[in-house]
Amino acid sequence: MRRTLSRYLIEEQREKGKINADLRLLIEVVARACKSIAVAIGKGGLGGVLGEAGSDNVQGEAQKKLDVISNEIFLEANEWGGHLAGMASEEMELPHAIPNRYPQGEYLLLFDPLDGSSNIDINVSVGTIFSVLRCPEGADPTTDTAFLQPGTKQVAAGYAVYGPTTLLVLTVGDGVACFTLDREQGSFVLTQENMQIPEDTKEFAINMSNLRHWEAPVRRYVEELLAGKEGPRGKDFNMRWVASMVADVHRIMTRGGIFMYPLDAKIRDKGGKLRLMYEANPMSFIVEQAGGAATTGRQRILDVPPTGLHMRVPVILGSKNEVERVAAYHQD
Ligand code: AHM
Ligand code: MG
Repeated sequence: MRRTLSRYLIEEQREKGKINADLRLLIEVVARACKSIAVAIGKGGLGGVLGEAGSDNVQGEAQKKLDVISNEIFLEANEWGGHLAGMASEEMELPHAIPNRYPQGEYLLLFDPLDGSSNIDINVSVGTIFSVLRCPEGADPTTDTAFLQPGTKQVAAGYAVYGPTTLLVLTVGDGVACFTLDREQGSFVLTQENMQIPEDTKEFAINMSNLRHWEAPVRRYVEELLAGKEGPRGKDFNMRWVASMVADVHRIMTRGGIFMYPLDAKIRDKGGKLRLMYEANPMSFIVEQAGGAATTGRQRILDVPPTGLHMRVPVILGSKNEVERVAAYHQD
C-alpha cells in the first residue's frame, strides 16, 4: 500500500508519539507550499517567472523573481493555520510576525525558500530548505532572539528538491524519510524510509575555484583526494558540484560523499558562505539523522551558538569518516 506523507505523519504522531497535531499540520502545510513552488518553477519561461526581481535581500544578494515568489508562497501558506508563532527567511531581514487576526502556535519556522537560485535560469535543480524550532516560553517571536537557538533544538527539518522529480526529505528526529511527489495525485508518497549515508565515499563536492583562498586543512584534504591512487589515500576520488546545496546534499543522502563550503580568505569577514539557521542547521540535522556528520571544521554545526538570524558558517558534511578526517586536519 502507498504511504503518503499524511499517513507517515499520522503514524509518527499516533503510534510513535514523535510529533503532536500542530507539528503534523505545520509539516503538511510546508509540503503544500513546496508543491506550489514546484508548480511555479515548472512553468519556467511560460509563466514569466525567470530572471531578476530587481531587488536585493538582506545579504545584499540580487533576488530572482522565483526567490520572491517562493518566499511569498511560504508566508501565505503558513500564516493562518495557528501552528506558528513566527517565521524567518533568507529573503527577509527581520522575522515575520503572524498577523493578529490569526491564532498563534508554539513553533518557529525558518526557511530558505529557494536554494541554489543561480541555477533557476539554466533549468538545473533548485530546492527549499526548512527548520522548525519551538518558541521559548515568554520569548517574543517578532524578535531575532526567539530564533537564536542551536541546531540541537530543532524538532523537525527538511528540504525539497525540484529536479526531474520533486522530492521532500524530512526528519522529525526519527530517522530520515524521502517522499516523491505524485504529480497526478498531487500527493507526496513515501519512497524511501530510514535513509543512511555510507560512512565511506569516493566522491567529494566543493567549489574548486576557491582553492587559492582556502585554509590549510581543507587544502591538505582536497590535495590528498586529488592525488588519487598514488597519493596517501590510495584511491581515486570523483568530484561533483551542482551549486545547489539541496541537490549536492541529496546526492550525498543517496549514495554518500562529502560536501564542503569551507571558510576562505574571500569570505572570512562574513564567517562563511552558507547560513546557519536555515541552511547549515537543517541540513546537518538531516545528515546526522542519516548516520552522517556535519562540522564547521572546528565544531559540530548543531552545537554552534547562533549570534544572528543570518549568521554564516563554514559547512563540511556527509559521509562520517571523511567529515571526521577533515575535522581532525583542523585540529593538527
Ligand atoms: P543561495 O541560497 O543564495 O542560493 O546560495 C546558496 C548556494 C548553495 O545552494 C550552494 O551550495 C552555494 O550557494 C553555491 O555557491 P557558489 O556559487 O559559490 O559555488
Ligand atoms: Mg540558500
